[in-house]
Amino acid sequence: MAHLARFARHDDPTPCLGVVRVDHVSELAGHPTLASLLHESLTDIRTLVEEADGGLPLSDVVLLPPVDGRMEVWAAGITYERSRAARAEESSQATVYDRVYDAERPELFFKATPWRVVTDGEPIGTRTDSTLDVAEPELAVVLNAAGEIVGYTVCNDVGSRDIEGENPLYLSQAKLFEGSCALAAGIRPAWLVPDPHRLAVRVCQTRGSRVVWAQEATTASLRRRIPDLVSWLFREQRFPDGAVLSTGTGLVPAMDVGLAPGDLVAIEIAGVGALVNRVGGRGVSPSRR
Ligand code: DO4
Ligand code: MG
Repeated sequence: MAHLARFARHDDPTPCLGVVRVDHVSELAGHPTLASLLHESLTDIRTLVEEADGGLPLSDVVLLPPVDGRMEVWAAGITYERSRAARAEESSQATVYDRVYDAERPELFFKATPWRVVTDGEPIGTRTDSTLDVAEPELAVVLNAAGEIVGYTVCNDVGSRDIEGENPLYLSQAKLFEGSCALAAGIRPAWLVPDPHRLAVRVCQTRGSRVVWAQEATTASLRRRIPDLVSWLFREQRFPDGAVLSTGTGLVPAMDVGLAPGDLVAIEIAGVGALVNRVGGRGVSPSRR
């Protein structure tokens, strides 16, 4: 299964861009960064990816988060009925969520800059001033500067339910903190995902040997079409190095299940990829960077 990915050799920390196939990675000619690749059209990106050949054993490299340069990570909210219902349960302002679920304009919020993003195997964070932080398994799209969908990856949009629940104006604090944005390193090229609106999304959160949350959803339950979310994101603003847009969660645990230090959160999106992170100590920064 081919994925586009940023990586660095164990003996040289310089980030590179390549195509991962089974157990090796082929460097992409002429594009050392994802940002520079995302200046190209989807047609040209496809040609570059399909022509990438040869390469290094995967065991010689470490995979890096799929964001660099001036890329930005944004997220959509209340795009699934489960998310709408969960906010109504936690919030003092339930009608705000009911209204956005049915509105033409979606909820879109800024989530992370590249240096804040963690990837597979790195710790995700929780807030020291929150009592209920949760994982949010989401399908994310990688967009070029023209707003074309280049590929898909897996996002964990970690957030604080009690802070957002107290007042929706606290959204940025509930959603943007150390270790709150995890993205799988591999980007599944768009031309290899026949229907992004029919993908199974699975989560399994374990504490020691105990499963504290396991659930499955499908992107078929997404209230909006992905190109529609993308077109709202690109209204009135440019993304010269491209962007990642996470499409919202259809999986929210019961109110008594939060993230605790040491928990392992594994997310899988069929045909796209997987993302596994352990929860670090409260307020603890991720190890890389
Ligand atoms: O409105 C708050 C955030 C909702 C969200 O992140 C989601 O629905 O996935
Ligand atoms: Mg979310």
